[in-house]
Amino acid sequence: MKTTKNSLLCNIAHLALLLGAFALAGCTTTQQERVGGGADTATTPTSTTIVQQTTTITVDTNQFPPPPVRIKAGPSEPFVDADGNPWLTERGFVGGNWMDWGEREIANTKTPRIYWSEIYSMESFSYPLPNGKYIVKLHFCENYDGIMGPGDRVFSFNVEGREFKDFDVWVKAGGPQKAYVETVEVEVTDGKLDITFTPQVENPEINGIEILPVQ
Ligand SMILES: [Ca+2]
Repeated sequence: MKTTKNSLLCNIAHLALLLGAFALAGCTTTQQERVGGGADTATTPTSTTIVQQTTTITVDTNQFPPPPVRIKAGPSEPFVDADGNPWLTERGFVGGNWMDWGEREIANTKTPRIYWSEIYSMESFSYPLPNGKYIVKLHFCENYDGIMGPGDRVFSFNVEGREFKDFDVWVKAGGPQKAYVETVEVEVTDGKLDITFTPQVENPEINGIEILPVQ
């Protein structure tokens, strides 16, 4: 009996050890599966998307600081206008060429420097910014001596859906070397201000752009 009981106890102990071993093996397997799942989660597209968004925001902040911003078109150093507002060097245009007219008298402005250079024959302008309402001020001045009067330079432009057809800088400003500012209120809903230019007679030109949030 004693031997039989010991033998039975021994068998039970064996069985317990085996069950324990199976249990451990099960635990190990489960843990490995979780580790594997965790690794898969870490490489899901969601993480990649977040990284891409962060990268985009960093680039935008460096090149395109948030409004209010004032951008000089054409060759220029950064400067401060007569009202104490800083102007950035050119950015955001697609296509076009530069012209530097040098220092000269410009009527109808406290800051002639805005009109001493230009970009012309550009296709478009784009500036990333938070959605919302903005006042956009477009600065024009006719400096080219090849433009002799009304009708010599005519173009159209579209500011975030608002169309300006048959625009003639000479007519709007009242002659050459006179500043004219077109003020447009727009609502941006796609994360960027978009302006397109379409030539009709000669090339479109522009001297500066202000983007001001509506208070
Ligand atoms: Ca837009």
